[in-house]
Amino acid sequence: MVANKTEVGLAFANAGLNDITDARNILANVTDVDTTVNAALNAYGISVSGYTGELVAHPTRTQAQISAATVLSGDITSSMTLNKNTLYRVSGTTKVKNNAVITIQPGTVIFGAEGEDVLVFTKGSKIMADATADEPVIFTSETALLNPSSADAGQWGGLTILGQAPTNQADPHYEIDESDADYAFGGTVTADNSGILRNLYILNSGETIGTDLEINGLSLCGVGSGTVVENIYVENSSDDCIEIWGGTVDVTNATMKNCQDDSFDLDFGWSGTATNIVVQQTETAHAGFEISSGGAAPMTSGKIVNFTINKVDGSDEGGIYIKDDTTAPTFINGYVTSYGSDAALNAKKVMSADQKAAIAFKDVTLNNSTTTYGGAGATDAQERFEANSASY
Ligand SMILES: [Ca+2]
Ligand SMILES: [Ca+2]
Ligand SMILES: [Ca+2]
Repeated sequence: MVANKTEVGLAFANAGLNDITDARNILANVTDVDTTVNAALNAYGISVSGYTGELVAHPTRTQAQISAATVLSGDITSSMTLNKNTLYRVSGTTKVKNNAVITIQPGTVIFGAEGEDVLVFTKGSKIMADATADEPVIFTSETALLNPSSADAGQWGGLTILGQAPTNQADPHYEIDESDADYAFGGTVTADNSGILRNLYILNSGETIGTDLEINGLSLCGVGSGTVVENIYVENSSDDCIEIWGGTVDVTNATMKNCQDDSFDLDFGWSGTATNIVVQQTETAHAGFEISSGGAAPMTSGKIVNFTINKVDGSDEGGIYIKDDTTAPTFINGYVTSYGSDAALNAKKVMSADQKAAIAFKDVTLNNSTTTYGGAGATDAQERFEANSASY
C-alpha cells in the first residue's frame, strides 16, 4: 500500500455499506481519510468486514401492472409530468425534444424491457427529477420488476442527457447514432442547465445494441454546470455506470456498483467536479475510473474529491486508468483498493509534459496486492502521485 501522505486511515473502501444512505453519509462526513473515517464508519454502525449486501431494494410490479404501464416512446415534444402512481415504460429510443421539460415526481418508477429502450434528453430539453432519499426516482428493467432475483446488467438501455456546454470535440454526437442530428451535444453554454437529477437509481441497464455500442447507465454529454446531479445510484450496467463526455457538470454523491465496463468514465475535456464517489466493481469489470480526452485539447481536467474504488481481481485496466497522454484530472482524498495483478493506478502512455504539469494527486491511498503503478506511464504516474501536489 502506498499513500501520498504520512499516515493513512482505515480502509473505508472495504467498509460494509448497508444501504445507499450509509454510503452517502460516510462520504459526506469524510473530509480527511486519516482523521474522520473511523468515526464516520462507527457513527453508522458499519463494520469493515467487506461489502456483501445490496445497497437498495428493487421495486416489484405484477405482470398486470407491467401490461398496463403508460408507454413513453418516439419524440416527446411538449412538457409533461410523470407521477408515482403511474408505472412508465420507455419503449424504443425515446427523445425529449423541442425544449420540453419532463418533471418526474419522487417515487416514480420507469422501466425498459430491451436494449433500444433509451430515454434521451436532447439539447435544450430538461429532466426535472428532484426526488428524495425515501422516494427516489427509479429506472429499472421489466425483468427486475417482475422478479428482483433476476435483476442483471443489460436488461434495458439507459438514461442520457445531452447538453450545450463545451467539449473538446468539433461536433460531437451521442454515440448510439452519430448520424442523427438530434444526438448533437456540446456548445458554448458553460452554465447550461439540463435540469435536476437528485436521488435517482438507475438499475440493470446498458444492453449492447451493436459493436462498441453499449449504453451506459447514465450518460452525461456536454452537460453544463447549471444542472444538478446529486445522489445517484447506478447498479448493474453492462457498460459504464456513469460516462461523462465533456461539459462542466458537477456530480455529487454517486454510488456505482457492479458495472461491467468502467464504473466512472470521463472523456472529451470534462472540467467539472465529482464529489463523494463510491465505486464497487465486479470481477469482470474494467477500470474503476477511466479518464481520457478523445485525443483533443483542452484536456479532461475535472476534479474528483472524496472517493473510494473497491476493485476485485479479474479486471484489466486498473483502479484509476489514465488512458491517454492528454488527460490531467485532479484526485483529492481517495482510497483505491485493487486486488491481484490489477494496477491501482494505471497510466496507459508515457505522460506528456503538459499532462505531467497538470495531473495531480493529493491525499490518495493506493492499496493493492501486487501492482501499484501500471502501464507505459507507470514511472510518470508514480512521480506525480508522490508529488502530492494538488491544490484545494
Ligand atoms: Ca461507455
Ligand atoms: Ca475501459
Ligand atoms: Ca467505458
